[in-house]
Amino acid sequence: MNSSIPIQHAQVVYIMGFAGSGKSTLVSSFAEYLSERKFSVACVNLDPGAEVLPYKPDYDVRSVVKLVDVMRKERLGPNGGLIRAVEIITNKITEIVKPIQKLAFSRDWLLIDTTGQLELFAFRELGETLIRMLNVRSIGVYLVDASMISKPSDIVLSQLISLAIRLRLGIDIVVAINKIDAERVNTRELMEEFLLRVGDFKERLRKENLGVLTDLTYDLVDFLISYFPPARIITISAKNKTGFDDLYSILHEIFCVCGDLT
Ligand SMILES: Nc1nc2c(ncn2[C@@H]2O[C@H](COP(=O)(O)OP(=O)(O)OP(=O)(O)O)[C@@H](O)[C@H]2O)c(=O)[nH]1
Ligand SMILES: [Mg+2]
Repeated sequence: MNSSIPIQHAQVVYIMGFAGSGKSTLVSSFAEYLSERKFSVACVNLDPGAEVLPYKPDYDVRSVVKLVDVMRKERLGPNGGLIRAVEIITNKITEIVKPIQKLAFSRDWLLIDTTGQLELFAFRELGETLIRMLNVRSIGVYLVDASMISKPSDIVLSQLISLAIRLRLGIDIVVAINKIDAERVNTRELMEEFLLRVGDFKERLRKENLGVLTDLTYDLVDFLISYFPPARIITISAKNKTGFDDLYSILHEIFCVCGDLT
């Protein structure tokens, strides 16, 4: 199966999110989903701290730097070690970009698994530098663990973070609320309300009565919608491969720049 417009390189997707949000699981299961649809897919691991991965990476940054080695050599703890490992990766970016670029020009899709900690990729130099040097059209998926979404203001805050990532990296961002199979609250219902009945959503938000959090997030709803098409939020289960048709459609539409996403 080929995309409807000719492309010169892979559709590059950076999978980002807070620790444990399901990034590596999504890279593995979405790669399977795409392969089942006859696309050629490459997976890249950019997490120097990864121990066991649920997929076989076509490029693995641990061939350049491993967190355990940095911790041992520089006598650092896990967080300091990760910051240092990411600095080393950034300093060696030319060496790292070459094999990734080669993959980008030989496959239909390139899925990039980013560092365990979101900020190391999105808010330090690494993400911005890699995206600039790779120089191909890319999209970010911001994965949010459904257990972090229990009330309307949580959705607004997730949108705000995704907007910050988008501004920081200069690429389109799709928000995917993951682990929907394990949700304990009405995450999906809240999402649907935000997408389809924003008036009701705002009313529910107003009733949260959490002081400045409620006031601020209430005021932010219209602002966020004007900057960020709400249709770019979906619910998925990386574990059970649900919501992947929606994820695929949104990514495909953004790559084609042909859909009305609002
Ligand atoms: N129930 C459920 N669990 C999931 C889902 N996706 C991932 N997980 C679980 O969440 C945990 C973390 O998943 P990972 O894929 O390692 O998450 P990660 O974001 O790569 O983690 P770090 O790289 O350590 O930040 C694992 O136990 C996964 O099995 C999902 O859709 N549903
Ligand atoms: Mg991971």
